Amino acid sequence: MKKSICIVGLGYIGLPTAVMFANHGHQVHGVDVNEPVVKKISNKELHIEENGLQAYLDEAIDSGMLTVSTTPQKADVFILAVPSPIKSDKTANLEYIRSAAKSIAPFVEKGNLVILESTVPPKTVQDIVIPELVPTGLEIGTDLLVSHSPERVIPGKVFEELVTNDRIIGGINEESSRATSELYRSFVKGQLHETDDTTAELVKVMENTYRDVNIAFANELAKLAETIDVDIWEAIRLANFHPRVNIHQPGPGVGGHCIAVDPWFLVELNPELAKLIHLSRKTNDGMPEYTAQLTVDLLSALNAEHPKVAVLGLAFKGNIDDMRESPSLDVIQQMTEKGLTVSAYDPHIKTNNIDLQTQNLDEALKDASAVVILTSHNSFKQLDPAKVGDLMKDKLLIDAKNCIDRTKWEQAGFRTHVLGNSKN
Ligand code: SAJ
Repeated sequence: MKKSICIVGLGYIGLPTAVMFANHGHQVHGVDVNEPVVKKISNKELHIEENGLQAYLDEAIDSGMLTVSTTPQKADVFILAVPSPIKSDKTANLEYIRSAAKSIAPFVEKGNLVILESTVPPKTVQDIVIPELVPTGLEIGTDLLVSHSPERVIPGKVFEELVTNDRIIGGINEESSRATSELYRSFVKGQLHETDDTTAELVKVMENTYRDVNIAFANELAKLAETIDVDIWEAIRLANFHPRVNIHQPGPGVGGHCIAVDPWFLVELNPELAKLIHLSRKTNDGMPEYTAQLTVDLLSALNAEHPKVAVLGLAFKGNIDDMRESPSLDVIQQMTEKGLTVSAYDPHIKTNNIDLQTQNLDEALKDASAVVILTSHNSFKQLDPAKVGDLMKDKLLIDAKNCIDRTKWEQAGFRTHVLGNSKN
């Protein structure tokens, strides 16, 4: 059945979800507190980069099925897709969730369904969302259905994964789960797994924590491998031929608004019990310093004074424009503190967000003694090492993502070092 849907939060998850519902016959009203964002969307301009988003947005606005504004309005279904970041003390900041729930309360009516999509610490629906809905006077669970259905899509493949991924549906009761499943069925081809709200909250946080712990293991192995001159990338590739082994990839750190954040929700739940999770977070957070020190050590052989380093990649992973929690920022800070001069370039980050950033690749490379690849953008894989080398003072390449054709760069006269592979 076609519904009217009000989606609060038009970011990396809310906007793709809004256009999906709109293009599947639902009347969608998107809400964001950021006025320039609302203005852009209504003009069919993107404020985020995501494959296919422009075409979906054009369709949704042109058909009239998506409208946007800074305030909610009445609807059959309310979806909350606002950020749930951590504070500087690594505890959850649930103020966006609280204020989104508060903002819809005046518009909620009997028979409505409220769905929280944001990733949250277990118990957030019970402790934050429901209390904000109590003033509606509606009986929660009968007059007003509530559920948590966490988004699970990966940036860059959002539209594919919104359709094909299985989805966890955590209703506060069976009726809430059933209504939520029915709604997502309009475009989800994966299975819908119904459970309760708190289990759904834990499942989502567990998924990202699994990845964080696994990456920490890979990073630890990378450091160990460097001490015995083994190529960890090849070793992991070989280990993963075992049918029950799936070791992730090392790198300069873990970024993004999910994997670097969500494990803290479990640490906060009980620091005494979440020891492995905490150590993994610290291991991954230590990788920027490790990468910066590796650069310093390799440069020391060149005897250059305050050598310049060209850092390529500011996004938290390849082929996206998102810098949130990017380890590159930490690597750059560490490099600067260690006395290196840094110039940073990322073709996907079109505005200068940090002082040392340039929009000009040649400028970043000019007179550099080392080029350090921190993000596996396709455009970096296609760089011509001869041209790069011509601009540089010394030819040293450090590849923290193992994404460069090392032989090609060595043939162009570069000394190369891949993180986790000290072999030359
Ligand atoms: N990374 C590694 N090694 C790896 C994989 C990733 O160092 O083997 C790094 C990346 O470079 C990046 C960070 O981890 O800095 C996170 O990247 P990611 O691709 O693992 O994940 P996200 O943050 O883009 O998306 C994750 C996904 N979760 C899982 O795969 C379990 C996605 O499905 C979730 O929807 C998303 O978090 C979210 O919004 O929670």
